[in-house]
Amino acid sequence: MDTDEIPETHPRYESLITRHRIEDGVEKGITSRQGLIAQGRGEAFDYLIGEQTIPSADEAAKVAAAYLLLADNPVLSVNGNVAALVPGEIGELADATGAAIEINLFNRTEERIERIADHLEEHGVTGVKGLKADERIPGLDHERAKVDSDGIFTADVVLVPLEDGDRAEALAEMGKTELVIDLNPRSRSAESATVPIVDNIIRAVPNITAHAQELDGRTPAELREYCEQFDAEAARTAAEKQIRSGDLD
Ligand code: PTJ
Repeated sequence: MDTDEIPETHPRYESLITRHRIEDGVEKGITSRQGLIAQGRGEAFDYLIGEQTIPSADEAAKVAAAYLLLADNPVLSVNGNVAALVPGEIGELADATGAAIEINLFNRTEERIERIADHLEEHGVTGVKGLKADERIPGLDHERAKVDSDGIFTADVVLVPLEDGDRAEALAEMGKTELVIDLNPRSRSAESATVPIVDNIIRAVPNITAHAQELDGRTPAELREYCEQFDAEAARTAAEKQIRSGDLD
């Protein structure tokens, strides 16, 4: 079935659309085959969370928006899953916050980087970073350490969705404020985040954009105050509680 053949009234509409996007991503050489497994894991958590943005995730999305608006050099990191699932939406978030977009892959090949850059361009996103890869994240082996010197390497705030734990931890070690989108509240990425957003990326990215648009115009002092009152551990605990009490209807 093609994406446009799925009726919006289908009870699992969002999930089916997501699967199609990931499948297309693999066919186009954008998403890695491991990305399919990662998506399956995410879906299981999403199912238990009720396929909805829970209040603690909404609050985290708003705080993430505040951090992005306050940042000097914010960067949105894009991997093969992110590019397949939210290519246009990530561009809208960059526009709303003034953030740069950098392709940063776990399974890095030049061919995949170029395909992802082309795919993003087809969705109106230009000027992406990650092609130069002239710096390295300290403490990480080989390909996945490669970043741009004027991108992730020097960023003060980085959004890292659907991230592998090692790299998320290494970025946190570099002292970066890390905003993580991950449906597993106890993944190493979520645990190392300044702001863990436990939500499906399909919902989370447009939600951060909406919050950024609504917060635009607030003073830096107001935004800072908002960031400082956020309790990351409380957000992880609230999500874990929701998942553990989720039913299997
Ligand atoms: O494109 P590459 O080469 O950089 O590879 C990307 C993957 C995703 C394969 C790589 O980063 C990886 O293996 O990630 P992990 O370790 O499987 O972690 C992915 C995390 O994202 C898991 O905790 C999943 O539960 C979560 N996740 C998966 N799909 C979604 C999600 N979280 C939010 N929204 C989703 N749609």
